[in-house]
Amino acid sequence: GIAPIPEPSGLPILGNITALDAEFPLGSMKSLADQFGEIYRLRFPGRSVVLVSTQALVNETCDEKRFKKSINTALNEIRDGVHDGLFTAKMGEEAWGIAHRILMPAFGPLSIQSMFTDMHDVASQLALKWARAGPNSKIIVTDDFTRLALDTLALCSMGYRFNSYYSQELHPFIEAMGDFLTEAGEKPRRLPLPSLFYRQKDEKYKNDIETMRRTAREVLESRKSGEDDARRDLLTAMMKGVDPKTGKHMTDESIMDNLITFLIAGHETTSGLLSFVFYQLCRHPEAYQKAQREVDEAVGKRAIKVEDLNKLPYLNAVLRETLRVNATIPLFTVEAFEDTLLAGKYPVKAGETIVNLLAKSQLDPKVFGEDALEFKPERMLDEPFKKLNEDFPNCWKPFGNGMRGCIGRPFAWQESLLVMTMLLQNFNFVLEPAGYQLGFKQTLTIKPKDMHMRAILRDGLT
Ligand code: MNH
Repeated sequence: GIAPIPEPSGLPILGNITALDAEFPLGSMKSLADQFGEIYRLRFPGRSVVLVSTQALVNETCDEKRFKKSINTALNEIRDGVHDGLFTAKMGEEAWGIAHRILMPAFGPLSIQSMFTDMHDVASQLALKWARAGPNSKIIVTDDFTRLALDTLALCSMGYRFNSYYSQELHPFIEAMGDFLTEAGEKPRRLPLPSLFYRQKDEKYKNDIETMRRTAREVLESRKSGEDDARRDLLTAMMKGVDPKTGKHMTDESIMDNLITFLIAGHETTSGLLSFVFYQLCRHPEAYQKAQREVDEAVGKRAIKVEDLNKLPYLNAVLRETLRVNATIPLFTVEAFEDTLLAGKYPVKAGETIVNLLAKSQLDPKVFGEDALEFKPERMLDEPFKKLNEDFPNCWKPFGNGMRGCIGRPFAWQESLLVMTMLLQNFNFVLEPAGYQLGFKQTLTIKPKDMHMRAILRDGLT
């Protein structure tokens, strides 16, 4: 039979707008799932969304024959800055296909391995900064990992140095991107007042977009003029690549869209992941010791080489388990091609946004057992991880799904493994204060709020 989708009661016109905490909407979505169960609907002015919270339902919506990526709210606003770039393209837009086919090989394993030297360069800057700060200084963890992620992306993708560790003020591009993303996130939640009310914000928004695009254009023009001609990076791939299907090149606009997209999609996700990794390790001393021992045995005191990263099964498990418990993109959205029934009974209309709530589905007790909420890297070692994915497909989706899944995954993985290895090799970390209570800061992504650590050198810096 047909089952109605539960809906929390709402206000006339405004619907469930007030059901979501403005600072931390994810928290509200999770508690509503605790109250209303595996599926529920929220109504907002002009639209509604259906949220699903179990592996079974997420697995169903991962069927790309029935569902496609849905571009709405923040993603739709971000299109003002990066148009049909990979992250924000709508299904069927031609530029997505051309960029996807040209860039897939550039994000392949060999190409990512060739970025190791540049990744190592930026990671060393971080280690040096923390070593010099000394054991008593309070590290603002997410800020320094954000500098790391941004500098690494810009260096590896286009040979550009933000040098964030060498300046008090952030590079104008970074400043502009941060403000642009904040505004893009707030716009859809604003009261629909006449544009006059938002003139200053709109003006700044336009200027921030112009600042980002100017930087991207300068990098592109300088590469065209022959500077850095020997570099082989993502920018080269985009400038020289030919789409095997259409024979077309990427346009300059599409190249700029995607240069900016890499920074947007890649910096907070990676910096949030590394922050949660160190939070979880500090909270779980046994896991911490296993991880450090693995690094000591695989690498010891010498400089890290790219091959070393293949010898770290426990660190891989720590990364996977962190992304299970603290997915930095805690949800992704799809919509059905046709009116359909979820689980054979919940009716959903074509085009209605379906939210895959990873922050719940990745804690599904049917999949992960009674201790699903706990941080246990052992369950994510290669063998058990493989079995989990066989028995419960799509139970772990921190990188999204199918053709619209994360293209930067191998990049983020190599960078995260390298940084974890280097930091565990050189330092011991403690939370500051030791009793730090985990809180969350939500923007486009989730990060630990006000998290500080101290970094105590084990020996000299390697
Ligand atoms: Mn990434 C898409 C998570 C690192 C570039 N990324 C996605 C999606 C998720 C995601 C989830 C799918 C979003 C959706 O369905 O709407 N990404 C991550 C995580 C990390 C990450 C958790 C780090 C950890 N991503 C990176 C990095 C880059 C990058 C690093 C760039 C180098 N991601 C992308 C791009 C897309 C994407 C580009 C869009 C791919 C497409 O739709 O074609």
